[in-house]
Amino acid sequence: MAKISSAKKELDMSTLWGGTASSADTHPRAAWFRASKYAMFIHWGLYSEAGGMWNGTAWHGISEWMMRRARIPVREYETLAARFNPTDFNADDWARLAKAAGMRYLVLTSKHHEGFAMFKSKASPFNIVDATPFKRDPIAELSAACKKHGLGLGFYYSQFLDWHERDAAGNDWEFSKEQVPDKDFNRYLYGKAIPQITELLTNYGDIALIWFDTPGSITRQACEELQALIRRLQPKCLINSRIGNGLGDYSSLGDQEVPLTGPAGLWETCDTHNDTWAYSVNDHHWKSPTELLSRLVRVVSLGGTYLLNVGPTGKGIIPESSAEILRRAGAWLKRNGEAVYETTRSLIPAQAWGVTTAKPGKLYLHILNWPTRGTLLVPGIKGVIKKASILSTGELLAVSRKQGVIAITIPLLAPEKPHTVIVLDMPGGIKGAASAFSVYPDLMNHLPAPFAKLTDCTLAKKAWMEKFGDWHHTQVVHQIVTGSVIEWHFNSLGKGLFNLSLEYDCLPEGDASEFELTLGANRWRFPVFCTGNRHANRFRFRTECLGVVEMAKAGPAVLKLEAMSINDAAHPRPYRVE
Ligand code: H79
Repeated sequence: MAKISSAKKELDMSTLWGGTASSADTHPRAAWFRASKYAMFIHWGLYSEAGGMWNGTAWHGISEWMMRRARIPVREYETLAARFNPTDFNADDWARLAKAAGMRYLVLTSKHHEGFAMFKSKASPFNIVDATPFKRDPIAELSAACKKHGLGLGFYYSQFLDWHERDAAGNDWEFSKEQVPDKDFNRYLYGKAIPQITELLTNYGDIALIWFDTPGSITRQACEELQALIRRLQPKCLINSRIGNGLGDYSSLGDQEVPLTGPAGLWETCDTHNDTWAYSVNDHHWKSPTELLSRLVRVVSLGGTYLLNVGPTGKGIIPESSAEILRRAGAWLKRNGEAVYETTRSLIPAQAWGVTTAKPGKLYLHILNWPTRGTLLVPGIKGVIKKASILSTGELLAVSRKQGVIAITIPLLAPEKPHTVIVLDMPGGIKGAASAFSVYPDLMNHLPAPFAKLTDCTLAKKAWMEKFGDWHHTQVVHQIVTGSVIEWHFNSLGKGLFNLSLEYDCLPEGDASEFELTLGANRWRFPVFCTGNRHANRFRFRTECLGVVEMAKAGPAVLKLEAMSINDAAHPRPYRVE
């Protein structure tokens, strides 16, 4: 339900990832991007050979950051190149997997923060052709395979951080300003980054997009120069917002950020299949086909594109568990892709049963949680329904409408797995009401923070890492003081008993703060408890059952939480059980 939080110093996420894009939302150059919806991100480099292990130590979290975390000297790290020999790499296999997964383009790390180029480069000998026994150029092979299979190809390029170069940013263990007093970022920018980006945009045919990362303190002028270079070499190539300074064509949200509400303009969520981008021998935490498809359609229903990462091994193999899950999700897309590709964002907020996508004259209902009483209720949609059917089987469904809410008679069991799509044919046009924020009988409902009306408290975005670099994102009600009020105004689609629980984070000094809950005739007070000491700005959310409420009738309702007494550092009131 609610996420209530108080937290101390945190990283500024927009500085870290470069903020949003100027947005080419309606630009014809972006049409293919707007239609594609699902793509494969690939993190592959020398770190893949190490797999998150260095001299017997496991570096949990994002394994492409191991060089920095273990402060590995450049000369020592280069020994990875001497043994990097991905003889099992087959560009055609990767392209066929992306196709089978239902993905429309690939984005490959051409050079990550480690500074190693995965292509033949005249600008630096630290590249896969010149520095490894492999000697092949995988980017040339991938570009041919993508062409053959009708996939777009884009390149990730770390423009700011390059731990291999004395003049670039990021290597503070060998190349700090103290260690290298004549350090000159421009020498790196014009000596390596710009020449390599030029090579990438010259030697491999049409490039769909350039994916920059962590722009850091790179100047506006340098960003403009990069943008001009890309426009000159490949006018159709898109640029993500992590070029910095608002110069991108579309916004990349924070790493692994599946948002609750859709940003304006053209945007993408970049996500990864486990908790690292590059291969790690220790990470087998794969998202299931159900989770992947749910994240995909949630993003698409909010108008975004889902860029999902895989991490091939140092031998060049995409781990089979990961590949098999992608293929299973892809099999669903073969049957249900009409409800994903080329769709536009939802006209109503997410419902307890799932989300919607749309095309002219068609509304797609993605039923992520199947209602068990034989009826699906859809609030807030106006327009004549000619036909309702199950997308993958064509089975026709009976539809009626009561007080503006569509009721569809559905089978008792979901006919499709992982989730069923119901399509409404509405050739006369579809209108949605943004106010269709609803609570549904007999399903789990979420009342997220962005949908609350707040008095004397604020809505805040929070991001934190569990393992190193595996970002978690949420939105919370923040800066709660005594007297703050949080209200959810919603439309109840049925009467009944609801089990209410609250998800919150509470610092030790806030322990035993007291709230009052009101919903119709229900009213009582409850304390919240410290959710534990935390380290490194991690949040410790806890879900607490508050009790059972009765909603006596369907219709508009308000759930209100009022802060009766908030304990803080200035007014601690440690809770004592005596
Ligand atoms: O390529 C993947 C990651 O390696 C990359 N983006 C995805 C797509 C990425 N690079 N940086 N980050 C993600 C953010 C990492 C930030 C931090 Fe830190 C590392 C925060 C804490 C440790 C920056 C460096 C702030 C303090 C030190």
